[in-house]
Amino acid sequence: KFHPERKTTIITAPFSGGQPKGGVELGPEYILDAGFEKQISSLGWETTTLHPLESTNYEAMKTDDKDKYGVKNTHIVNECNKLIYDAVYKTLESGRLAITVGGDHSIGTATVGASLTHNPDTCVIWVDAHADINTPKTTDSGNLHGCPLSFLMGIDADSYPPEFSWVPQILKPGKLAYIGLRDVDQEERRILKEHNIPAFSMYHVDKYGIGKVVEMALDKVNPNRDCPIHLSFDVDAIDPSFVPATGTRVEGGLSLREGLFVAEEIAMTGLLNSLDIVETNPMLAETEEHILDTVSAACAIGRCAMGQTLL
Ligand code: Z70
Ligand code: MN
Ligand code: MN
Ligand code: MN
Repeated sequence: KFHPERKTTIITAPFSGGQPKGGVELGPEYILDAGFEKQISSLGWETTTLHPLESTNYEAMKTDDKDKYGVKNTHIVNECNKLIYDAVYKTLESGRLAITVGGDHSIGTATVGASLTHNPDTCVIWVDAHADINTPKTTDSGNLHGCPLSFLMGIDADSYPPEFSWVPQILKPGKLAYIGLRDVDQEERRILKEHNIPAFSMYHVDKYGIGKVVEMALDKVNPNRDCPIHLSFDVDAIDPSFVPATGTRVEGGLSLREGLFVAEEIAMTGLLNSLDIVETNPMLAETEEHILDTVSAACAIGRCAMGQTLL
């Protein structure tokens, strides 16, 4: 419905400043080297790529010291996010579907922000083991990949470092739904409850099945199935037995098929307008097979979301 012309731009976000582990900045390179662009074009999409971070070495600027606001690497997280925001926004304004390949999930600030600025009706499906809705006030780790959704919703806005002032606070609680949660901080639970945000955890996946869960999530955020969808897919939503090379492995996750089903079902709606595939970290693999499994899963998420199963 939204992309009858099947034009897409793959945006690389090789960035790790939202969390302390090195290697997640290599995700885009591994995924593209595995032939991701060709896989998408084989599905009938006209593809192009953008590399908004290519001119600066942000990795060299990581410090992992908490600033006075209690979060780390505020400056570079914002500089990178602004560049990614511009790339995603430009892509969407030109009528193309935006696929952003990370990189850590702090880039969700940029990608979701751009999607909602482009079309304020956009709804967000956040597939993740984690809720990523801490604020500088609630975060224990200080890692900004655990915070993107609070910035977009303006939760605890008085606690934000001034560098976040560019972030559009336009995500409404009723426009966000989670799938796959199983590692949510106490304060995050409170935020989800307080704002009545639909959250489908692994408990719900087991109880209702993944098909019903995706349907319930869409019913919450997109009841008439007429709004564009931003799918933000953290590969750690899938069980570490299938996706081992990621920064925060949490046991008891989605099976590979359940994860791909979510992407397939979103594709079936015809409403996908923007997609993130994040947190692939090849350096955390213990074996060559771990890298292969994780990178293949990341590519498969992209192919499924882009309609592989409709052919
Ligand atoms: C925790 C925090 C997180 C991913 C860890 C964890 C967040 N809630 N996200 N790994 N992908 O640090 O805020
Ligand atoms: Mn600064
Ligand atoms: Mn995440
Ligand atoms: Mn996660």
